[in-house]
Amino acid sequence: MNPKKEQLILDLHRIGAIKFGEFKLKSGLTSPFYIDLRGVVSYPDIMTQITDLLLQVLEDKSFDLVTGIPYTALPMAAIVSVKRNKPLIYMRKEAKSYGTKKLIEGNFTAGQTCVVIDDLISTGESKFETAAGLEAGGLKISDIVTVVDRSPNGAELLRQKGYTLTAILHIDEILSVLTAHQWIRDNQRLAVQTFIQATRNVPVKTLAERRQLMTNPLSRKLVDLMIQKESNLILSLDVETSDEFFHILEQTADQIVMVKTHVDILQDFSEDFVKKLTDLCGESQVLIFEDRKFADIGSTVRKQFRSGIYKIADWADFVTVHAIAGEAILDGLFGDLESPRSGFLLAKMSAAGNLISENYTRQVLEIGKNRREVVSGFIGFGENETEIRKLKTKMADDLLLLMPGVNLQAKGDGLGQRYVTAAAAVKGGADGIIVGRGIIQAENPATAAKQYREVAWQNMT
Ligand code: S5P
Repeated sequence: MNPKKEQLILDLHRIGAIKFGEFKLKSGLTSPFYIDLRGVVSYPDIMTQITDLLLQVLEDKSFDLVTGIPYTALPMAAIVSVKRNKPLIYMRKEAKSYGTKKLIEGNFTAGQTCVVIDDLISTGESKFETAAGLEAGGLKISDIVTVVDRSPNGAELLRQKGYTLTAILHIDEILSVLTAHQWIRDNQRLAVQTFIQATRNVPVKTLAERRQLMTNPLSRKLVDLMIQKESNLILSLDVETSDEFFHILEQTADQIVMVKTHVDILQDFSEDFVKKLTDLCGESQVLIFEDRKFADIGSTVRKQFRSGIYKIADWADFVTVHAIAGEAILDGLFGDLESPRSGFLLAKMSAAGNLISENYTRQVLEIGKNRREVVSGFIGFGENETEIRKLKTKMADDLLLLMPGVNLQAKGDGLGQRYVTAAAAVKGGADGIIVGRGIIQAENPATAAKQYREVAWQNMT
């Protein structure tokens, strides 16, 4: 062990910042140990040790700003800010009721990256709150650094939410140093370890468990098909003739749970096309998803959905919807419909340089959560597993995340499309992957579909 860390553990124990015994926690549980770093501000030598170690951890990380979660970590972050010459900002506990009503104090600009410093991690709750608040202000958070990690799976909890946690000291290290110095007894150490394991957080729910929470009938139907076909592959069939369309769909239908159409791309759209599509999808258990991306006022989208040449509402189980015009678009689309239909709201897009902000995404997620009867989930995107995870953790368990921009080979298409691999998409939390050109432009679409299905399904929890 790093001698500086060992010294810090001994000093924290000496000043009573780490205690063993019986302590009643806020949760009502009785803990065999207690860590309280609030008082270390009164020990300049210990503050120096802590901030030196924080600076060491942050040495290779690049960031624009530093924040500390009040109160305990704020003075630590202030020292790091000065020594590293990076501006400090901080979140107020409550917005001021007078003056500027600001939640974040300090100077920053949207898009800057901020490191979050805190004293402890146990459940991760305060970290998520701070990170969400800063992100709502337009900042990017990736790294969170704490002095002590007293949880069994703090790093994992944060990783699941898309953040990287580095702790200077882990509770296991504290226990082994104090045991080696005979400052605690074996039975005390055992009691602490047992307590930590027992308070471990509940693991992530499986798709089948989440199915039980779903009230939207079409979401349930989609998840049932996924489980039955062992597939979460959605084929994006953007071709220009119905011959080509059905040629590919027939070969791939076994591998997919849903076919995503852009009917306005077809040169020979007709009622026959609809008949053939619904027959084939019915036989092969494939749902139909028209990627119309409705975006207008309620009364207009109602007509666009139900009338015109395409009469989408007659045949598409799902459609995509932009929430830019507000929640009323959902009433326009789905109010007074004969057959059950459901929407996926665009929460994030794969197109490079798109104008969707964190704040917009947050509000789209909120609309979806409030309108589950007609919203099955979201279209989202992230450039890597961590980014996707960040989006996923903001979503309720009964809503689905579908991800386009998936391709095993391509990195882009020269027209702004961004791609990630199927494995990264699913590991990040995508419940369904949307693949177009990766399959339809493959030499053998059937083989390619099988390959995408297998990679994606293997990575599902
Ligand atoms: O953000 C998005 C949303 C969608 S629905 N990015 C997308 O690419 N899509 C759609 O997914 C897009 O319209 C296209 O139909 C499909 C991606 O196709 P691919 O060929 O790039 O895989």
